[in-house]
Amino acid sequence: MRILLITPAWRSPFRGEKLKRKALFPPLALPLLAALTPDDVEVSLVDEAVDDVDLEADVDLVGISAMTTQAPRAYQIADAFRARGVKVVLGGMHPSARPQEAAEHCDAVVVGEAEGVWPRVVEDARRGRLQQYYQAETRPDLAEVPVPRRDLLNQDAYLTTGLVQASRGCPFGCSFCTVTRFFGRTYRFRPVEKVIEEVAGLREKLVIFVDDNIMGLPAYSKRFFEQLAELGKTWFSQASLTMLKDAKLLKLAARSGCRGLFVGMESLSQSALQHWGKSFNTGINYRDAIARLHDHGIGVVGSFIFGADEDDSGVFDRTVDFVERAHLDAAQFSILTPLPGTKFYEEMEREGRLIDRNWAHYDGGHVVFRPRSMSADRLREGFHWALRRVYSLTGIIRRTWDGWLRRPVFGYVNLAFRQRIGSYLRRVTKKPQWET
Ligand code: B12
Repeated sequence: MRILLITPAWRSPFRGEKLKRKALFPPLALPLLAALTPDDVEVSLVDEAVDDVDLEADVDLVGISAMTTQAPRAYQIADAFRARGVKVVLGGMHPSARPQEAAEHCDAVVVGEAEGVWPRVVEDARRGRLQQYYQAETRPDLAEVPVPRRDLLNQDAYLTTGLVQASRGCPFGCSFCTVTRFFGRTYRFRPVEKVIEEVAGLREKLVIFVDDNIMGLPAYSKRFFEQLAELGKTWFSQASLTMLKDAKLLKLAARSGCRGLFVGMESLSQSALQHWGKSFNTGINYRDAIARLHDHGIGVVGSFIFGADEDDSGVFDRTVDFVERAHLDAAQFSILTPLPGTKFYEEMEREGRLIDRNWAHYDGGHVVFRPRSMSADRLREGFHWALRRVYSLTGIIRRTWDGWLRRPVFGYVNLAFRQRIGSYLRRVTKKPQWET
């Protein structure tokens, strides 16, 4: 039996641009699914960000993984294989949030995590008796998660293939985020020893932990970081600012090789944070928080969302000003997006505020709902202005000059962001690329 596993491109086939042949990271779901596949099956992987999908491939089963923004392309690929009589299974965040919709384009939908289900899907496909829906009855025991088959990835296409997951879920339930809906308010961990064994086996020094909150349970993280420190890796991940409550935790993170964290700050408006259920961020002085992380040699990528009901058109100026004054190492700006499966999506649907149902636009760069305190055009323009300003050369220098020696990796990160954002802005706006 031959199986082809695919992660669809985010946008290229829709906007007519050339596919980029390099990406920062591979999608972890594919090598993990490959590791869950019975040994006698031949598996190949295609990440459409770096390779073309051969729609004529001679395979018996196709598995496609999709976030919401990838769903239209996933359906296009699925339809093409099915037209040739090849069976297709869809899984991942979007098919799990909208299984009936996904089922129109495939032979089976896997809702939720694949462990405990995927081997059964493969067996059913082999016997020609695929069911329409699969969902594990219980949450998988993360002790059983195998080491992903990174050997099947296109090794030269990525900055690192060292993506590792130590936990699943998040202790919080922010209304715009899919994670807690997907994992059902569970927050589960792989045994520390298993994660350490996996990290020790990586050929790269650079490791990305794709956890939603690598420090959400300090007792686990401390045990983990103590052992990780022995391996001499450099790592990046995501964490909530609740980590600052524990000074020892931060020290251990830094000692174990943490050089940067992606932190969801989301908004400077306390009432927006409350509204989104992110009250654990209220009352935190973000500038002090960033300074404390810097003191430990940890760079901060701060994420901000524009478009809350509380956001008037002054939000862009205020946020950019904060980002510069706080010397954030990098900033990720997104337009608020009602992702299916989230409370925020339900709120927008209830209030009749969804204005665009093209899933390809659910990428954080489009306005797909009616904002309350400014027009959709103003929101889009303000978002572009903020990106242009923060990633202009003077913007980068103004923001990062104080950290060049202590956090040199962020020089590279900023230039990489600048390059990507530059080509994005060129594509979507007619205005000059950079603004100072
Ligand atoms: C790492 C990551 C990224 C990386 C992706 C790297 C890569 N090449 O994959 C980067 C940083 C690039 C990224 C970007 C984005 N991301 Co992201 N990202 C994640 C994160 C933190 C981890 C994903 C991961 O690797 N998980 C580990 C693997 C093993 O789990 P998994 O993929 O879920 O797979 C399991 C199951 O879903 C299932 N499964 C998955 N696929 C399939 C397929 C089949 C056939 C089967 C049977 C099963 C199956 O089985 C697997 C094992 O159980 C998740 C959060 C999360 N917890 O999922 C967000 C997440 C996936 N991202 C999200 C979003 C929104 C984005 C962005 C749109 C954000 C933005 N504004 O820019 C962009 C998309 C790019 C774009 N501009 O269009 C959302 C997606 C929600 C949704 N409904 O689509 C998530 C869930 C975060 C959130 N807060 O809601 N992201």
